[in-house]
Amino acid sequence: MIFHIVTIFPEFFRGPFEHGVTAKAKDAGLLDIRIHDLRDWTFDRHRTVDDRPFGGGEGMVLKCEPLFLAVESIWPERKPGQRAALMSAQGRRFDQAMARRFQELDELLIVCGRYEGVDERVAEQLVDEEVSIGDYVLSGGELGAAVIVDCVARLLPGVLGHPDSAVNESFSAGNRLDCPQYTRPADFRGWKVPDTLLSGNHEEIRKWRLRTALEKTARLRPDLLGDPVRPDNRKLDKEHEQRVADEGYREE
Ligand code: 9D3
Repeated sequence: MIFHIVTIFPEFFRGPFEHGVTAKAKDAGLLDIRIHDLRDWTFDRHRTVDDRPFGGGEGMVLKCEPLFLAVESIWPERKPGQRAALMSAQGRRFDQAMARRFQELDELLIVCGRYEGVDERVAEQLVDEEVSIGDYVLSGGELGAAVIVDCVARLLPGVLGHPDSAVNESFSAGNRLDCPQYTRPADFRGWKVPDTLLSGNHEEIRKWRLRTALEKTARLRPDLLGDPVRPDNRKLDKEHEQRVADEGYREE
């Protein structure tokens, strides 16, 4: 599979893909990651990629022209197995199901947003979809692009050591969290590994793993079990609101 990443920070991607699963997949020829510097498609003295927003307001917006030229020169014509995504805070949230869909592609092109945003015509006319990695504010799309490459790369056939480890977890992902895991020593500073795991009774171990996975999911991610609200977060949000009221605290 080929990933194209269009960015104003090509150096950002020197590190993240040179380790672990993505490095192995690249070496094995299963994966090719091509980083494209957006400024290669600017032709003025200052290599301008951004401009002030129409209608006024803070910050700068990524311009259409370099982004359209970049994608149109990477793909002079579009083939069926190619898809382009814009990383943006306004996108649909990336999840394991989206990763599995991307894994079917021959090529995924990821445009990294920056500044206060990207000219909306990029989302409307240039890319196939707009993708966010979660409900928090980043300063650009580069970390999101790295997240997507890592997540999709490890699903590619032949990348993981055990052929069915990706299948097993894709079954549980989205339904519940993994069960707790332990390794030696069986007693660390008096904190003991649950007896069941040391018992050798595989039926008891299976039941223990299912029960603790469900307990942990109910405690940390009740939303996965059908509860739309995360009670702990609600409490944290209340506390935050109280701080705002008390001290006029503001984000950013
Ligand atoms: C604080 C600025 N926001 C309101 C005016 C809008 C905004 C603009 C640009 C918020 C974030 C960004 C930069 N973020 C991304 O490009 C981004 C992102 C993210 O912020 N969160 C989660 N996923 C992604 S993917 C790209």
